[in-house]
Amino acid sequence: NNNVAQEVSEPNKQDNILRELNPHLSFDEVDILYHLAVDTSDLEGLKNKYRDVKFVCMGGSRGRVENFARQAYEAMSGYYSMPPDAHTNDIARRAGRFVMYKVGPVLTLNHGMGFGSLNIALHEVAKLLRYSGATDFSFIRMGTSGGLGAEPGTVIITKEAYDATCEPGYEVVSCGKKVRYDATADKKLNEEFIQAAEDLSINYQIGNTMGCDDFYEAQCRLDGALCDYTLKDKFDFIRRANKEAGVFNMEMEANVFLSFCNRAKIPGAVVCCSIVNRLKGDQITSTKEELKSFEQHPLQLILQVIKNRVVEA
Ligand code: R2B
Ligand code: URA
Repeated sequence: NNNVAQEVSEPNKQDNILRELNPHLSFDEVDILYHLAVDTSDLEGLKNKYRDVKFVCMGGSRGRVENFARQAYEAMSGYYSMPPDAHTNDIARRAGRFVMYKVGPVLTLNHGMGFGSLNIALHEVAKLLRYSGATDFSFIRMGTSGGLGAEPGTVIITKEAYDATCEPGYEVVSCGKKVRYDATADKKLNEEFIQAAEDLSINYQIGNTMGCDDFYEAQCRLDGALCDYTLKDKFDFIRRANKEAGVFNMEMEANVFLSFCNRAKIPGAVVCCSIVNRLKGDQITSTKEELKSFEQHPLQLILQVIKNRVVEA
């Protein structure tokens, strides 16, 4: 039972990391990763399957993840031996919450929209990799966002994430208490993304990202079902966030994602394309085709980062 503090048994190295992050967990108990439809009853099986994971690539929507799994399979089949159905075998299907694919060293899953479902996905996938004995893996969010100045199609590589009140980091509620954690991205990983953007000539900016608990009011939109502020209030806030805090885009996950990575000692990066310039408007007016091509940019960058690492190795 994971809720009961365990006697510390003979710890091995992986056990140490797991216990350092949560002293209540151990390799001796079966842990059910309920929302991923995975459990630890066959630990050897898990190790064989997930030990080589180096990149956990997460995005909000299922479609983007399915797409990415297919592209990763095509891009890497020359370098890695993989089961022929790696990119179509949805590991999390039975849980009905997320889709998840294991393609060579890439584990890709969707996290839904916003903090709640993202937090669940992060906890369970981090445990999965710790139980599996994977090492030196990174977490990457490939997303969409509203740019503050950035035109649709531009990719923003997040330096540091802020909350919707423009405070740096994320205030997690942990057992009845609010605790604020830092949400900076991994510097080395960001450098790899900058290199990849240069390699592919994809327009990019490096700036701070505001993670909001909502698409409408928290992002100062004027087109929600409810709105208690003025046009001036909106522009005062988003212009100040942009000028004074260096916020280049707004979305719904960056600060949760990066603060979790920091706490879990996992290098993390957030790479989002702008799909609307919020200094110009609130509505997403790009065509379906345009959006499809913008959303490709973060995916292409990740594949280039992987390629650069393989070439360097
Ligand atoms: C970007 O897009 C989604 C909202 O449309 C949300 O998940 C986010 O961060
Ligand atoms: N996702 C968001 O959360 N906000 C936007 O404006 C666009 C995408």
